[in-house]
Amino acid sequence: MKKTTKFPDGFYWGGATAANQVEGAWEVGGKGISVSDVITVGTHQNPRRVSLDMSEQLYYPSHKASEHYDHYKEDIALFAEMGFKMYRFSISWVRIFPNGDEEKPNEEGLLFYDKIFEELKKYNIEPLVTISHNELPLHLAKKFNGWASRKMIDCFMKLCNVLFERYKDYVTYWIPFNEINNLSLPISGFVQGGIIADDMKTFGGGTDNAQLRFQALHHVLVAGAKAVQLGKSINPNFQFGSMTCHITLYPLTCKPEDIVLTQQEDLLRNCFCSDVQLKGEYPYFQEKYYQDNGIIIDITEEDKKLLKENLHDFYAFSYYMSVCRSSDPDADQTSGNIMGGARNPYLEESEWDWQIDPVGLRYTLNKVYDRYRVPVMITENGLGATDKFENGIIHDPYRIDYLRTHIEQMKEAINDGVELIAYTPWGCIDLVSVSTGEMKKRYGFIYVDADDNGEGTFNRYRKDSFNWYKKVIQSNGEDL
Ligand code: BGP
Repeated sequence: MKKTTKFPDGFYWGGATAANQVEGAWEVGGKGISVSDVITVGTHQNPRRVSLDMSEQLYYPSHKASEHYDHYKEDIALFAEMGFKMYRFSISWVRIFPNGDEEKPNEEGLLFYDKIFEELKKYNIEPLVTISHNELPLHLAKKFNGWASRKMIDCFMKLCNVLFERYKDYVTYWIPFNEINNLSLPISGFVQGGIIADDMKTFGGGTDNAQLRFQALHHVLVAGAKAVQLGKSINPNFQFGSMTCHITLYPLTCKPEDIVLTQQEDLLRNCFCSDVQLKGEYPYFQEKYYQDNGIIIDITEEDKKLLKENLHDFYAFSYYMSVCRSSDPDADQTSGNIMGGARNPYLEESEWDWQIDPVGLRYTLNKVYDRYRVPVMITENGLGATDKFENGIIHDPYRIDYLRTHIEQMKEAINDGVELIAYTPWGCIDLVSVSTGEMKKRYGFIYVDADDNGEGTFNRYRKDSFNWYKKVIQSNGEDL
């Protein structure tokens, strides 16, 4: 009879946020302007766009976000009440280096994060720190066209040096870049790389320049390897995570052409960056892609050596959905979600057309563990939904269902032999959505009373899922 494995002792249950989506206080404490501050609010139908005209009042709610900057104490206390063992958050680059090219860091920005680390320590919550989560100083985007320039590497290293030295006794787990592989997609040149295209009409969807984007991605990969090198010289116990936005892909049918198309896309989209960061060199399929598309990347011998010698230690990924691919253009691209692909007739969708696929999580966990054989963390997962708020009460059974079914499949994967060590569901407290800029697409266990105009009391409320997750953590994943 099949034995069901339990979650290992010491499993890191927790939650995840990012500075630009949760902190607010966008002009406070000497903070500079980040690329994420100049992306307007959008909707599902009318995507976000970049506006460098700061006089436009188009950015709410992201400039206030969840006002975590002022509420951090209360928020971390609520995480502790749920029993969090780990909290993933990001450090706002522009709080530390407002323009990105100053000599000295902004002490006031560092003091804010000192307080966060102290609070976490108080509750014995392990920090998991993302160094760059969809943001870089706008000044560097303008000055260098973002990561398209190699000069960005030095700016990033200056940030890393400050963080590693200051927080070496607080942090073990670092993720240098959120969803590093998104730069391989045309949708996120500006968001991820700070590349300013002539026409930025939609959410990163202005004129795309693949040559620049992939050169930028190369610089980001080199910066990641350098971060590992520097970090380990400062504290040999540091562990670095390669983080992928894993869009799990299935062939729409068993037609061999569908299968090959899906395989190719999976390699390019999901495997390329983590192959470099965990295996130490560019994979053959990426080199072939560059050849076929006339993309010429400036890679020095020193870059190659750095990538080879400074591997990341663990594999982290975000998992929200799967999509299908079809070699028949009429059947492909019917999913309606931001990641493209075709609808899967066996799956339900979220309000934002993200296909809900818990079993796909087990499949993905096995796939990535087999490929890399390093500890795995699920650093984002969850359901974005509109919640109904009535007299301080929020019933969110849909969110509980989503998380429960995914945790069940995590258990299956552990039973399969996967070394899964952490689960930090996304937006553990309500925050601003990256794809729409709205507040109403909520993921949290904790409700934040703020609307899409950045208005509200900003009071916090426990949703039903809050008490449910608390029970899950208390029972180490047994009581679902
Ligand atoms: C990931 C990002 C997060 C987060 C999440 C949910 O790609 O790393 O920052 O926002 O997606 O996406 P959305 O906010 O669009 O629902």
